[in-house]
This record gives sequence, structure tokens and C-alpha cells, in this order.
Amino acid sequence: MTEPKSAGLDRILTLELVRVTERAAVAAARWRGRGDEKAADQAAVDALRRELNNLAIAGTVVIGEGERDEAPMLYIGEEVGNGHGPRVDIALDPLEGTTICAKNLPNSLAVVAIAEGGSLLHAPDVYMDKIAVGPGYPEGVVDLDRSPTENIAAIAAAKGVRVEEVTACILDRPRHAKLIEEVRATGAAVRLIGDGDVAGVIDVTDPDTTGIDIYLGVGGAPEGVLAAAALCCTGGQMQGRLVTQSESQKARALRMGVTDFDKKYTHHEMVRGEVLFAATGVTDGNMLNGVRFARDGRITTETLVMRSSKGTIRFIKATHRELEKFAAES
Ligand code: VTB
Ligand code: MG
Ligand code: MG
Repeated sequence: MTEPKSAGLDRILTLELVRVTERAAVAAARWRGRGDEKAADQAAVDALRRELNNLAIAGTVVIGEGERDEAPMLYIGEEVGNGHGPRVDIALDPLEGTTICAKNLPNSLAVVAIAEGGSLLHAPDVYMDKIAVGPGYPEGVVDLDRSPTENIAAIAAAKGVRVEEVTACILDRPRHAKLIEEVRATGAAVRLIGDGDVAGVIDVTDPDTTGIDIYLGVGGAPEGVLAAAALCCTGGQMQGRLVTQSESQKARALRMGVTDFDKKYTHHEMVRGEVLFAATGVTDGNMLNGVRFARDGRITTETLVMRSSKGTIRFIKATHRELEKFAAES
């Protein structure tokens, strides 16, 4: 057996990773619109895990389906991969947006990031306050510690447009009522999403396609690290701060190594080294179409795959004819 090494991530892994999210997305897509979030999620988890274990890596799940006692598979700390390769940290969400998938609404994704061992923030399953903008803006153009009004004005000025031409993506939650009101009061437009803030953050990296300039608000911390991995590849700026709401959440964060609860993390502090990122569309989305099942049995998938070291962004549209591996798993 080859000794696991923690050298740079082999670029061949980038394309290998596509298979992993493709398989999870196809499994989840069979459950689109059936109102069963749990079944959709379970199908994605099983499929993703199976494919991930074929990769030549010695991986540890750092951002996963939950702590060991609550998640039977892909729990935090689970060793994945075939063990014959680099020691890596894995962040994953086999079905980001289970509710979206169950309702067959836009932007549910199968997502995985592979990073150098020890380089990912061990984010507990709490909330994170997030702000993100795409590439091409001066460093520090927005900041979590400035008001939404200031941040929207800064983006408009940096982009050279009127505030009315800025669109902010925000999760549609009662906790965001004031935020939404303030953003609208600036004159900017708000794109409300029901779930899926990994997609929401990624959307800021290509405003010409998605129409979204800035992401604001509080979502899941694990999703924050996944989005940070994407931004490390695309460029852009992101900041996140954990929101711990109870002593038990604080204890959980402490257990995962977080000591400063108020720390504002940049995306480079959430992902401190080279990272590979892949996301396959489950339902149709702003950047990726969802899985298509053709009448002749072929399956088409669209995947965004990227590597931070070179910053290449690839969209891989695949037509699958070897269908056995996609057969519904028992
Ligand atoms: C977001 C969203 C996810 O959780 O992170 C959200 O991106 C945050 O939690 O898709 P609440 O639902 O409690 O607001 C999801 O909706 C589900 O993981
Ligand atoms: Mg999940
Ligand atoms: Mg999720």
C-alpha cells in the first residue's frame, strides 16, 4: 500500500471528482418533485459515498452530514476514499437543497470539495452570517461589519452602476425581514431564495449569467465552507462569521476547535490551501441545468468543476450511456 502523502492535489482528481457529484445528482434527481426530502437526501448520500470511495485519496470528512451519532454515513470524521493517495479534507453536501429537490424548484446541487489535509475550517452545524461578491472588485469592497446599505452602495460604485441595478440574493427567512427591508430601501433588488445558499453564493461569481451581484444573510455554516471553497477557485470575496445561539452550540463549536466565536473568516481562512470543487445540478438552476432523463434511457448531467491553483472553471455536460452505476440503489 502506498503511504498517504499530503502533497499538492493531483490535477487528475479534478476530473475524477465530477463522477462523484454526477452520481449523487442522478440519484437525487429520481426523487425530484416527489415531496420526500429524506428519500432524496438518502439516495444522494448513498450514491455519493459509493463513488467517493473509489477515489485514490485518504480522505477525512470535515464538512459532512452531521456528527457521528446523528449521521450514519458521511459523518464528520469518516474516512473516505480508497486510502491510496494524498491525505485530504473533504467537504460535501450530497444534496444541497433537499426541500428544493422535493419541490422540484431551482438550484439544488450535489456538492463536494477536496482540500489539502488540515486546511478546512471545521465548521459546526450552526448558522453563519455571510457576505459574498464576485471577482473583479477591489479587496475589501464589502465587509460583514458594514451595514447592508453601505455594502450595496459600495458594490454599485465599484461596478459603476446605479444602486437600482444591483441585485442581492438573500434566503427567504423571517430572520432576514429587516435585512430585506434595508436592502430594498437602498433601491437595490432582492432575489429571495427558499434554500440553497451554496448556489446563491456561487451565483455572485457570474452576475452576467445569474443577475446576482451580492449574497447577504445567515445560512448554514457547513454551506459557508462549501461556498468558500468555490470562491477560492473562481475568485471573488467572501466573509463569514459563526452564529452560535445556545450553550450547546457553543460547546459543539469548541469541540470542533473553534475558540473565537466572533471571528470573521475570509474564504481563504475557511479554506487555507489548494482546493478542488465540483457541483452537479440536480434541479435546473441559474448556472447549471439539472439532470435529464431521456426517453432512450440516456442521462445528461451538468457539472461545474474547478481547481483553485489554476483557477480554471469547467462546465462539463455529460451524456451517460453506461447506466448500471446509476441504477436506483436498494
Ligand atoms: C441554508 C440553505 C440550505 O439551510 O444554509 C439553510 O443553503 C439555513 O438553514 O439549503 P435554515 O433553513 O434553518 O434557514 C438549507 O436550507 C438546508 O440545508
Ligand atoms: Mg446534506
Ligand atoms: Mg445543505
